[in-house]
Amino acid sequence: MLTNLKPQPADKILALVQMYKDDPRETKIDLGVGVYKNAEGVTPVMRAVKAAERRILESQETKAYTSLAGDPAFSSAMRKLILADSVDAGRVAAVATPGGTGAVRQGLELMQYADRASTIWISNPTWPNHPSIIKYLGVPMREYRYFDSETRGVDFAGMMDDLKDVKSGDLVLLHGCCHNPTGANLTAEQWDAVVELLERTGAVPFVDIAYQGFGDGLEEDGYGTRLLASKLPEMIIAASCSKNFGVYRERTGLLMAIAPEEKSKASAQATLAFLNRQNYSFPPDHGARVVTTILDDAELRADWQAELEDVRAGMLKLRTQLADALRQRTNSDQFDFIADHRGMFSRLGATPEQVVEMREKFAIYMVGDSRMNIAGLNEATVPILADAIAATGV
Ligand code: PLP
Ligand code: TYF
Repeated sequence: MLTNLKPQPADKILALVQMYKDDPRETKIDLGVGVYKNAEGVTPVMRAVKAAERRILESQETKAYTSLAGDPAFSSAMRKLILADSVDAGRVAAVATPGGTGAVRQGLELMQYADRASTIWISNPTWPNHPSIIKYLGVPMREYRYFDSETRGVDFAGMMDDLKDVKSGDLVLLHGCCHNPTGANLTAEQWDAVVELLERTGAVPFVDIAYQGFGDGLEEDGYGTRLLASKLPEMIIAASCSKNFGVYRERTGLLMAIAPEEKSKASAQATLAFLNRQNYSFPPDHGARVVTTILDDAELRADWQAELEDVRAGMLKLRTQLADALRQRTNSDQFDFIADHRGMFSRLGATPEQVVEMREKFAIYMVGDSRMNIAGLNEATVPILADAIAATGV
C-alpha cells in the first residue's frame, strides 16, 4: 500500500523556513513565513495569554471532553469580536476548529455537504493553502483577478469584471483584512460594491479572517466582514486566533455559518458538529480557553488590545521607514505602496530571479512571489533591505 505513494510537493513557505535555518550567514534576514516577530526577532507569548494560562492552570478542574462544537463560550466571545452586533446571534452557527486552516477546511466541507455543484471563487493570488485544500476536496474552483502588478494595489475593475460570472449559490472567498500574500486591501467603498454584487447574484461570501487587529485596528479590520454579515442572508466565516493572540501552535480557530433564519441555523449547527465528529471529534480546547479567558475579562482584554495595538503600530512604522528608505534610494515614489499596504505582508513585485538574487547575494529571504513579512524587519535591517532592493533593480 505505502509503496503506491509519491512524494508530495513541499509547501514553499515552510520550505523557506528550513532554507533560512540552514544559511550560516549572520546577516541573514527572514521575511518568509507569516509569524509575527518583535525587533529582537522573537515571537513572544503575549502578556494576556501568559496571564490567562496561569489562571487556567490554577483553576481548571477537569480536562474532560468539551462538546463537538467546542466550548460555546469561545464561539460566543469570538462571534462578538468578529461580528460585533452586525447580525442576530440566533442566525450564527459556530464550531471551534484546529486553527484557521481547520476552519477553512470545515467551511469547504460544509459547502460540499450542502451542494456539491457550487463553485468557489478565489482571489489570484491567495494564500496557497486555499487552492490546495479546495483541489484536494475536489470543490469546483475559479479565480478572480485581485492584484494590479503595476500599482501593487487591488485590481478592483478586474475583480468585479471576473465576479460578473458568479452564479447564485457560488461561494466567493474573500480575505476579511490584511490580504495574504499581497497586503493590498479593499476600501470601504469597494466592500460596498462587493456586497451589492453578492446581493444581486445570490452568491455567498466565504470570509477568511486571520489578521484582525494587524491592519487598521480591531474594529476597522472587521468592517468588510460585518458589512457582509449585516446585509446578506448567508455567509461562511473562517477565523484564526493564531496571529492576533499569538497562539499559533495551539491550533485555535472558529468556523461560523450565518443562516437566513433560526431553523436553517439549527441544521447548520448540527452539520458542523457532525463534520467535526467525522474529522477529529472534539476540537482542541487550550488555545480556545485562553482566548475566551482574555475576551471575557475586562482587564486581560484591555492588556491584550494594548499589546496588539503595539504590534500593529510597530509594523506600520516599519512600513513607513521602508517606503521612505526606498524613496531616497530610487528617487521615486514607486515603493510608496508598502506604506499603503496593511497587515504582515507586502508583495514587492520583484521577479522570481530577483527574489533568488536577494537571497543569494544579500541573505534576504522572501517568498518566491516576492511576499515580504514586514514583521521580519527592524530599524537596523530596513536600510539593508532597501539597499538590496535598489541594487537588484526591482
Ligand atoms: N488564512 C490565512 C489567509 C492565513 O494567512 C493563515 C495563516 O496563518 C490562516 C488562514 C490560518 O492560520 P492557522 O491555521 O495557523 O490559524
Ligand atoms: O502565509 C503564511 O506564511 C502563514 C503561515 O502551510 C502558514 O499563513 C504558512 C504555510 C502553511 C501554514 C501556515
